Amino acid sequence: MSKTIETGNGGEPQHQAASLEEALTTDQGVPISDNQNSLKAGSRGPVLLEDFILREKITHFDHERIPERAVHARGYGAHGYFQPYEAAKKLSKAAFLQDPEEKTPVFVRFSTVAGNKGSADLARDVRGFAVKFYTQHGNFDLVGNNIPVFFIQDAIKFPDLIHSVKPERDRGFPQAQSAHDTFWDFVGLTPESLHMALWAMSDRAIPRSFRMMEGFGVHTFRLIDAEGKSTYVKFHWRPKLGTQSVMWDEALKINGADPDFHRKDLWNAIEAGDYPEWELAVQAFDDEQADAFDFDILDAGKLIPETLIPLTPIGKMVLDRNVEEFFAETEQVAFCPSHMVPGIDFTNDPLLQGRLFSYLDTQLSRLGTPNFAQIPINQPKCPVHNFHRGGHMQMHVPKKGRISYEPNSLPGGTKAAHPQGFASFAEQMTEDKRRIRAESFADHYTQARLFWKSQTEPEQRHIINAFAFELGNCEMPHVRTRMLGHLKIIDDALHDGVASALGMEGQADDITPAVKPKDPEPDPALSILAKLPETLKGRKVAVLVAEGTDSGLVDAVKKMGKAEGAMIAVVAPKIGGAKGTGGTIEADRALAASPSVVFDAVIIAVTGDGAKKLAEEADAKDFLNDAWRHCKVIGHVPGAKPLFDAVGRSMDADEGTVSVDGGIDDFVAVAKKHRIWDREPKVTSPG
Ligand code: HDE
Repeated sequence: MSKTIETGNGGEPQHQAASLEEALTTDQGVPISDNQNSLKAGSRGPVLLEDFILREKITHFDHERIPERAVHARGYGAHGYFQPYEAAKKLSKAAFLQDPEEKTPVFVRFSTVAGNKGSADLARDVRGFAVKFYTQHGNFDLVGNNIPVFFIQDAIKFPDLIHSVKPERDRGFPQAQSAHDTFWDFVGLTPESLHMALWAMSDRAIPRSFRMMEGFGVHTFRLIDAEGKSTYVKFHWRPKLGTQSVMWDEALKINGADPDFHRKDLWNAIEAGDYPEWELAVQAFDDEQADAFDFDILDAGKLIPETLIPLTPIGKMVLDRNVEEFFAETEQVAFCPSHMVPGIDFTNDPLLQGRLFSYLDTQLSRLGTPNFAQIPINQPKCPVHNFHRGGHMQMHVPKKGRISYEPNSLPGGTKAAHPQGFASFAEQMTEDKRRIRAESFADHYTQARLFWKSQTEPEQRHIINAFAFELGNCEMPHVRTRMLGHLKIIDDALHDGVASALGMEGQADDITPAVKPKDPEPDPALSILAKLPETLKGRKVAVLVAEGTDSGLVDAVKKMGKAEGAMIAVVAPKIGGAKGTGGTIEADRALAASPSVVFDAVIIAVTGDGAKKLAEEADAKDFLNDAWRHCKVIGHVPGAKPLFDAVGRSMDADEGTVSVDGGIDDFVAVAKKHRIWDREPKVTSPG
């Protein structure tokens, strides 16, 4: 408790703690008598070097920042738990996979890759999906992405890839964007990256919410059972809310309207008790199956189609607690793919092998000490015993004694290795030591084609538009013609769409692939829209109100929101609310601060003079126009006609323009489909 004393004397403290015990202190615990004024020689004199309170405060502030992550700098995290569905002992002896009653704590950090810490959430980019499991046998970090394949096959190419996507070195831009020459120059010269480039140009790279993203371990891992038997696995996270995305034009506008769109969405959902959930599933297979695939399971540029190996669900993850201190937790969390536990093991994927080195190394430079595991967010929640000594920021004071080595026999000495501790799978090695890429990694086009062919029509349209945007932002014509050459190998329609959108028909480079691509059957599991759930759960619906709006309608929408698990926001011309038929309708958001891009569906509930007024306001017209352009379902009352007229839209234009005059059931039924894709060709065109 503090009290405010208005002394009117600029030199006196204005806030005081109720007692000395509650006073602010220095880092040394010394109570502070004045937190408003530095120590001066006289009321208008110079500040004295003696002021240790000022110096400590400013020094600490000066050192507040630590180096941001070289990649994945912008991220957002939350706590939760993992719970297996049943004992997975047939596959793995990992302790946290055995007891369906046991919840293992987790910390998850989602991130974008290319942008810096202050960049906007809705950059077109891969999303990091990193999970730290605090298991009873140590921390297991599953450091994955929301795209199941990677741009490069060998870790030695990672610095090149990242330098190409980061701001160009002379000019220092563009920020958080792949739409520039250096990135597409690298991709065009590195055909192994084409498969992931297609994913990155798809709607996967502009997710609607962290809660609506799939996650992938990307590499093939091993699960090891109690007998030491190894089963290969690919890890998948499947969101309970389904995978959902925004549209590109929407992403651009959200970045301006609400650059924190994703982090806010996660924070708000958890605060509201609407805890996001994912299912952890594996694709499990053995050596014989691996040998039969026409790609290499050690190649991170390839996925295993679910038509070949279906998913086996093994447990669920729920995020149910926001962080208390962003810096201490989300910023200082240190993920390392090398954080591995008994029951799981690595494979020889050369990308994974490089990562096993890189992350520990980067934590040393970011967190400044090999003792980073002692920071609370990184601390295992099981006992830790070893004889590591010293280092910056050593917090651990071992029990009294002389022993810091093993083996030992002096009093107080203990702790030795145990055969059931982590032991690497005994894989036989036979080949020569060489710098080489396996021939089985050489087909760079078949799976890119598989991905393209597995997309629905709107999704293919979006990929074409994305390539047109990205390549259109490249200044060097040869970067574009080379990429067109690759797209032609992947699929003629893809090439033709992009070439036509760029106005560069007939200009594709002639490229001969190292291995002739095959013609795979489409796999619907690779499409977002093919498996989109029909639901309003987790989505946001806006009701635009103004003077004269039917209060009963607003109440009905709110009630529906509760029943369907949707978030309802009342948007009014002013934050003070609007006078409805039943009194003041309270507003959650003011129209000027809340464009329709931040919602999934809208109801235009304005009528009479309220509607006429809004028909003349740019914010209201943009609200409706954007909802239309972004293929959203738009509910309306008859009185909203002036606003529709003002933007030249019919109230009966298509399935997605729904009257709520006689009730909201029809609106709800259509809004569950999320977007009206048939509308899209009428409002945007690839070229
Ligand atoms: Fe990372 N990556 N990466 N990466 N990565 C980092 O580690 C690296 C790769 C991924 O929320 C860095 O702590 C190399 C694949 C995520 O804190 C760094 C290679 C996948 C995160 C690093 C890869 C990822 C990182 C930067 C190629 C998906 C954020 C800061 C061999 C399976 C984790 C840090 C978080 C972060 C290196 C490739 C995912 C520099 C060398 C493939 C989710 O160590």
